Amino acid sequence: MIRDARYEQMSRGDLDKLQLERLKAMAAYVYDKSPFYQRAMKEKGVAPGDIQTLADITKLPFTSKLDFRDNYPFGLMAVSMDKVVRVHSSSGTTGKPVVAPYTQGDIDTWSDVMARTLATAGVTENDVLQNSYGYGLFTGGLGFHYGAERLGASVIPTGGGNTKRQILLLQDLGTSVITCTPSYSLILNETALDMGVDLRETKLRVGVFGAEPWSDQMRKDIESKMGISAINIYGLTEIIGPGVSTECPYQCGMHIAEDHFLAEIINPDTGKQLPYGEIGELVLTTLTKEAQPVLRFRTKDITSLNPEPCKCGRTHVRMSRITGRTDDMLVVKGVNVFPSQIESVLLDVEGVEPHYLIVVDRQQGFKSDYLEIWVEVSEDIFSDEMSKMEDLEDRLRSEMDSVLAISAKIKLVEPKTITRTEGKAKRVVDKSELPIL
Ligand code: DLL
Repeated sequence: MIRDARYEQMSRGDLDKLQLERLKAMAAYVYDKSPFYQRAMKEKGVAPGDIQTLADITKLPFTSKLDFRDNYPFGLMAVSMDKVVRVHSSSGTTGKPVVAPYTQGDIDTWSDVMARTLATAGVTENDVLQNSYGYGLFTGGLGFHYGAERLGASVIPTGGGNTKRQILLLQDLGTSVITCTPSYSLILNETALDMGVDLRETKLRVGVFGAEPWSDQMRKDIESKMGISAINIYGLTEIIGPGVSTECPYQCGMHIAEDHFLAEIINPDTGKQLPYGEIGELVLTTLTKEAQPVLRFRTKDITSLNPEPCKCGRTHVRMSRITGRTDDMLVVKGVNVFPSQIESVLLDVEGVEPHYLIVVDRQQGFKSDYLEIWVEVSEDIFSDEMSKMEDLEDRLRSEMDSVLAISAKIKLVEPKTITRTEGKAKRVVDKSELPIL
């Protein structure tokens, strides 16, 4: 169902007009209200009046994660604290967290965007939606919660964890939509099977999964194991949380809510804008945010944009699945490789389970000659003769070599030995952090 047809089906010309109008207003707003942006714009020699066309966006300064850190907690804010009704935050791996304040207007916009997102994924008011994203500072829990309520679905706010009880509720309350990280969906399925429950025989029909990279192979695996349509959703704390973009049931790229977020693709090395279709770093500008609007945020996420209207009738540009982040690329003996490429190759091989660890030697930095991949194998293979394990190991090694041109040490491990996480999975570890198996 198209919930906001007026916006979601706008012609490119009307969308451009709307975006330009909002971009001009946003440039004037941050210049006036956010000392951080006034300074940044002055340093770049640009005033709000210089924004006359959409192409003029390149005159505006970029914002990076470092800007959030350096101005922690509220240095980018454009309103006074009495207008803020909620604050979220992302943990980050190092240093200070990123803090995201919201006005009541922002919460309303976010709820609308998330309701639209869920409708795009195929969720309706008749659905029972079990929300297993973490509640709290993380934007996943409350973002989905408010959006699903606004859509009129029946929300079961389980949050992450307590997996056995989740399976029980899922059966008893007739859950038809599950929302969580893709890696947690695998844990749910594994736990269900341990309890003798086949999720394919429940009312579950859709999963809305995001917050971490996952491959198309992983999608296929989840869809066949759980008997659902697995929809990809993207978002980030700095911009709003989940809801920046999502797939429709055609699963051919994530529709960006272009009436709220202006997307660009740049060459991460030069900062120059790239045309539609080319792969590069996603840069996002908020067009309607009040508390903490952001100009040209460098997401570090690698993707490309497709402006062709979709079969579903929506016109907003679609971004392709995130293939990696500029900061998670590994360089193995001179060959660049993203963890998600490794996942794609692994999961194409029969007998491999979607649980793996990529072991690097951080002492050598990301440019490492050392790469080891730990992979769980299926029960069948594990309990079969040794030669099957050896064959699988050889096959994986040669696939890594022929598809990705990397040489990696493959270590097959027993089913269910790699640590499961309830939120975002950690796939790349340093050899010093290795669990003892
Ligand atoms: O992960 C927001 C979110 C919650 C999105 C629930 C979707 C569902 P952060 O914790 O700030 O926000 O992390 C944002 O996660 O820059 C990407 O690198 C990654 N990410 C998010 N969605 C996807 C996805 C939330 N669908 C960072 N595919 C982003 C790949 C994703 N990576």
